[in-house]
Amino acid sequence: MKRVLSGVQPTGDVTIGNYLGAIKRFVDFQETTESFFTIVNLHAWTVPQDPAVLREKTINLAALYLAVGLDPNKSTIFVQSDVPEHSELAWLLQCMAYFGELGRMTQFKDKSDGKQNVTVGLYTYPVLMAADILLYQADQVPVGDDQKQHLELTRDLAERFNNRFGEIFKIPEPLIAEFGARIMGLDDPTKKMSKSAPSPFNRITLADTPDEIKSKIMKAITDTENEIRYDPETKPGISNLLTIHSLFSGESIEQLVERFQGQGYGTLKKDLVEVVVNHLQPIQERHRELLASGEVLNVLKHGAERARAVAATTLQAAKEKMGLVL
Ligand code: AQP
Repeated sequence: MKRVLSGVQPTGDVTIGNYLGAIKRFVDFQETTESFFTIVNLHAWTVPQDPAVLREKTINLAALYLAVGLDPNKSTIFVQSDVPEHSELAWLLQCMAYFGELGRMTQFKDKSDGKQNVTVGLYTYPVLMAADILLYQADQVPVGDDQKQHLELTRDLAERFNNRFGEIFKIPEPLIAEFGARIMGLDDPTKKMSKSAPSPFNRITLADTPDEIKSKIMKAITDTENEIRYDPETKPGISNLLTIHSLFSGESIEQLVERFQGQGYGTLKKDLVEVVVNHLQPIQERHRELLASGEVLNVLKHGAERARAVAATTLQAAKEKMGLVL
């Protein structure tokens, strides 16, 4: 059985971009693969955090994993900082990674652009991500399109290590959906939707109320034409709305374009509001129940035990190869 690993940072309220590009797909993978899903809270510290908020967001995200349908009997669900092997392997891999290749990471360039006091952690975080994946000998990593470059780095580091020390790490494949791997910002459909984009009108989060969802979709930037057509190059706003609709409703882009033919953008937007609200409401209800039940910490404790057993074996093998076990 193939092994899958993926994770999400508890850096804000999860967006429908995170959901459609990653989390929603996790639920399918747990049926057919041996799955590990983590909450990468160490990654969160690449930018400043309030410790109490970070703790709350971490538990919140774990509850969301369960609310969307991840089952702890089928998947190993754990928090990154509960498995110290991640940090230890990250150090070993940092000693294999080149300064230049990390400097080429576009996410680092974007997140550090114009900022003072950029941390070393922001620079080296793709190596920690490589450790997250390689520790579990993952075959496949379902991610959104923005993580493609980091996955390539992970593969390079694994190959570099294996070439030097022998076959220790499996070389993982990124699993990037052909459609919907990059949901764009509602306020600027030329940039990806993101938890940390400055304007709340950039994103719909899984915590948004029906009124918030309505107001964000109705205000979404489109174009000055009035033709509903899928063309991400020249009509990024409408194409993004059609993509979101299709992923939530299951209707193909062709069906949607035909159904909304000759109608205004407002009609499409109103329909989309209904589709998104109807999809998110049961998840939000289950999320509230899970948070109230106190079940989440238990799931995470057991998940961390299972994850550690796998991670410790890989780390030990890597350390032996590097002359670090006496
Ligand atoms: N806009 C997006 N469309 C599709 N997939 C996306 N992902 C993120 N944004 C989109 C995917 O969501 C998963 C979890 O992402 P992450 O939490 O590890 O961090 P990120 O990729 O940096 O996502 P954000 O939302 O932009 O977070 P912040 O603002 O904190 O940096 C990944 O699989 C990612 O590809």
